[in-house]
Amino acid sequence: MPGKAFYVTTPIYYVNDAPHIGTAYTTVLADVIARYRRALGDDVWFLTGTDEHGQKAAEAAEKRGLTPRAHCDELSQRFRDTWAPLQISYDVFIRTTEPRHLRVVQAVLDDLWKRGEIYRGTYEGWYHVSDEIFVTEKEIEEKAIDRSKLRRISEDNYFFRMGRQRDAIREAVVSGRLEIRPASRRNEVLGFLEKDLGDLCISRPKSRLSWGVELPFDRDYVTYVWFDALLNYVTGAGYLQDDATFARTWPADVHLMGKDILTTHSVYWPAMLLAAGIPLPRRILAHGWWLVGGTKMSKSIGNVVDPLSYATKFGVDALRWYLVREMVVGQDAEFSDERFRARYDGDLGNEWGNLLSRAVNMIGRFGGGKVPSPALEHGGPSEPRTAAAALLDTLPGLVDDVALHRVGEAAMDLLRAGNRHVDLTQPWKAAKDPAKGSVVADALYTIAETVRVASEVLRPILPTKATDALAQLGVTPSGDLRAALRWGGLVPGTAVVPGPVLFPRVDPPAR
Ligand code: ME8
Repeated sequence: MPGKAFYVTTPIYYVNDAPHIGTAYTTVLADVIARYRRALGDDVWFLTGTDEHGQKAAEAAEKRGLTPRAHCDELSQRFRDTWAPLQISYDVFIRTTEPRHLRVVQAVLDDLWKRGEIYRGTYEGWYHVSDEIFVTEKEIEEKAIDRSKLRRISEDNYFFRMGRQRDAIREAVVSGRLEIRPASRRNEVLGFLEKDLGDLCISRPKSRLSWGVELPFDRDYVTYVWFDALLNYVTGAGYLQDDATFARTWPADVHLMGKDILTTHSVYWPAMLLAAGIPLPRRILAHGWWLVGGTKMSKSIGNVVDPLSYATKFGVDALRWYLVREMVVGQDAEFSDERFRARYDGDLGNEWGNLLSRAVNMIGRFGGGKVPSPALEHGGPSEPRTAAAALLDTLPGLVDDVALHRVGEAAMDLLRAGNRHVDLTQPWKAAKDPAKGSVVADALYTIAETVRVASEVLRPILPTKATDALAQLGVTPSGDLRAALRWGGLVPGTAVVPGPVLFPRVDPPAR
C-alpha cells in the first residue's frame, strides 16, 4: 500500500487576467515546497490551474468578441506558457471547464440536493443593471456605486445549507484538525465564525449567466463561481474518478493562497466538504500582498508586474529567488526594481557567485584543478562546517513550517561564513609557503564544500543555477537532500570545471 502523498495546491486563477507577479508568487511558492518535499523523500502531488466559469470570464470573452470557450482556452494556455519557463513542476493543471470536473460538481450537487443540504429559495438583493451583477450593501459603500443604477431584485435560486456547518468548522479550527496559518488569519476566521453563518446562494438562472455548470436537478440554472471552483481540489486529486489516486492524495496537506480568499477557503470549503462527507484539508496558508509603491498590485489598479519581463532580464532563477527570499510568508512585501537588484547583486552575486568563483579559481591555481585531499578529516572544524550542520538540523522543520524565506536566509548565512573563511585562511598566502600545504588543502576543501552544500540547499529555489554551480565543482546534484547536506560529500580528486560567472552584472535601466 503506497503511503500518502504530500498534496499542495495553489488557487486556480481567473482567466479574466494574464499571469502577474502575484499569481506567479503563489505558484513559485508551491513549486518550491513541492521540490523541497521531493528532495526530502516525500511523494508529492502538486496542483495548479484555471478557474474559468462565471461572469468575469464571460464578460472578458465578450469584450474580445470571442466565445467563452475560445477565450478560456487561450488564457488558460497563457498560464501554462508562463509556468513552463518559471520551472513550475506541477503534477496537475486543472481547468474547471474539463468534463471530469463538470461531472464531479454535478455529482456533489446531486448528492447534496437529495440529502436536503441544498434547497430552493428566494434571493433578495441589489442588482446592478448595466454590470449585470448582484452587489452587497458593503460593496455599494466601498466602491461608492451609483444607487440610481441599482434595482432591488428578488429571484428564485438554490442555496447550500452552509449555516448548519458552523459549529463543526469551528471545532475543526479550534482543535487544529484544520490548521489555519498564520495565527492572525486563524483568529480572523474564528471571529467570522462567531456570527451566524448564512446559507450560500450557489446558483444563477441561465437566462442571466449561462457560462457555468448546469444544476443536475434544474436545467434552468447554473452553479455559481465558488461552489464550482473549490471542488477543483478534489477533482484534481481523482475524486469519483480514480479511488487509488484519491486515497493517496486526499486530504490536501496545504492549500496556499493570498489573504483575499481566506474566508472562502476556510469557511465555504470546509462547509462543503463536511456536508459531502469528504475529509477536511490539513492546512490553509494565506500569504500577504505584493505591493507596488505601497498599494496592492492588481489589474484594476494597473500596477501589475509581468513575471516574464524580470525572468528575461535577470533570469528565471533570480526571479524565483526574489519572490521566495523577499516575502516573509504571511506578511506583505514591496516589489521594487531597487530591492530586486539589491538581492541579485548582494545575495546571488556577492555571496553565492563570488564564493563559487573563488573556490573554482583557487582550486585551479593551488590544487591543480582538483579538489584537494584535506589533511584533517573533511577539512577540519570551521565556521561553515558548523553552519552546515545546523542547517541540516533545521531545514526539515522550516520546510514543514513553509518558512522558505528562512531557508533562503540560512543558505546565505552559510555562504557568508564561506566567504569569511576565505578571508580568514587566505589560501593564496599560505600557498607561497611549502610547509603550509595542508593548510591550503584544508581551506580549499572547506570552501568548496561550503559552496556544494549551499548549492544543494538552494536547488529547490534556483534549480538551474544550483545545477550550474554544482557542475563547476564537478558534482552531479543529489536526489536526496538530507544525504547531500552531510558535510564531507565532496570527493577529493574531483576535477572542477570552471564556467561562466553565475550571476553576471545586469546594467541598470538608462535614466
Ligand atoms: O481568486 N500579491 O483567482 P485570482 C500576492 N479564481 N498574491 C497575489 C496578488 C498580490 N498582489 N494578486 C493575486 C481567484 N495574488 C479564484 C480562486 S481557488 C478555488 C479560486 C494571488 O486569479 C494570490 O494567491 O483572483 C491570490 O489569492 C490569487 O492570486 C487570486 O487569484
